[in-house]
Amino acid sequence: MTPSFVPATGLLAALDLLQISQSDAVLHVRLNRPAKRNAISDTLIQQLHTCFINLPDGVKAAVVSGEGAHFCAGLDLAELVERDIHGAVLHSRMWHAAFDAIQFGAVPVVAVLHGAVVGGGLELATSCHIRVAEDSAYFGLPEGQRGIFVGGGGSARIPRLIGVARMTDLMLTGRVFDADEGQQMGLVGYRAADGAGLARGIALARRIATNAPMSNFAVMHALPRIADQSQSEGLFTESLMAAVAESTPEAQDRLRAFLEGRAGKVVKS
Ligand code: 1HE
Repeated sequence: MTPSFVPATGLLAALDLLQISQSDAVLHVRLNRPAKRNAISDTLIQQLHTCFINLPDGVKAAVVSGEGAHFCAGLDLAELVERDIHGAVLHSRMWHAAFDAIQFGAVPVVAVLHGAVVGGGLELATSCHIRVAEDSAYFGLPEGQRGIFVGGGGSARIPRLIGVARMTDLMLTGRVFDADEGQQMGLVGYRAADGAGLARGIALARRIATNAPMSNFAVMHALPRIADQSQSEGLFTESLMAAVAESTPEAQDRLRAFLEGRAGKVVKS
């Protein structure tokens, strides 16, 4: 448990493959299956879904990390062998629902990455909004070697971050990118030394939690959709979203605070 974080209560406390704690407006969700390198079983994906559709009142940002030496080893391969075609398509849709609850949920989510971030682990990381990678982090898509394909939203989300060509390379050749390469290609937004990623991720989440909720909503929900639209449709959507955001009482208060010299200026970090 990170200092000042207190364990979640109620429904979230019952999710035994996650360790969930809260400090003010920030929720920390730690994958807690280290003996299996946080491999995502059916139970774990369901628990992630349950968590992100049942965020406690007052939570305005979340951090996802992994217990043990790796962030996440991807799909629990022990369960894969049990599934028929119909079960497989439903299984993939279950992952989509869980990761949509993260990407298009109520609050921005920061992923703190270390060790293996592979297969479904990379799909989880790319459903989050901001990624912090420690030195030890590395990224791969071993699905090609396992005789399968991505099924947790990777084909839709990963090319949007690193391009189709790099994802093709990861899948066809088994290539692995390290944390620096991940940063160069835009997969990773922030780098941290080993052991320092969580503090960085929490600091970012605390900062994000101070934004107006409607601004965060617009970034999470409007921005990726506008990117998928034509320029004409995107500009129209942007105007609607901008009008909604700036009409909220909170926006009016914040704009007045700046004009009256009560709000921070933009400074070089
Ligand atoms: C697992 C899994 C797993 C570990 N499913 N059990 N993912 C992969 O192809 C990655 C497979 N895993 C690995 O390459 C390595 O385990 C790691 C590099 C992640 C970590 O290595 P290491 O040396 O620290 O651990 P380990 O000794 O390999 O594994 C420890 C235990 O975790 C061991 O079980 P044990 O009972 O023998 O102790 C492993 O079997 C188990 N384990 N990874 C099941 N993935 C929605 S589609 C998504 C498709 C995918 O994600 S495909 C990619 C799957």
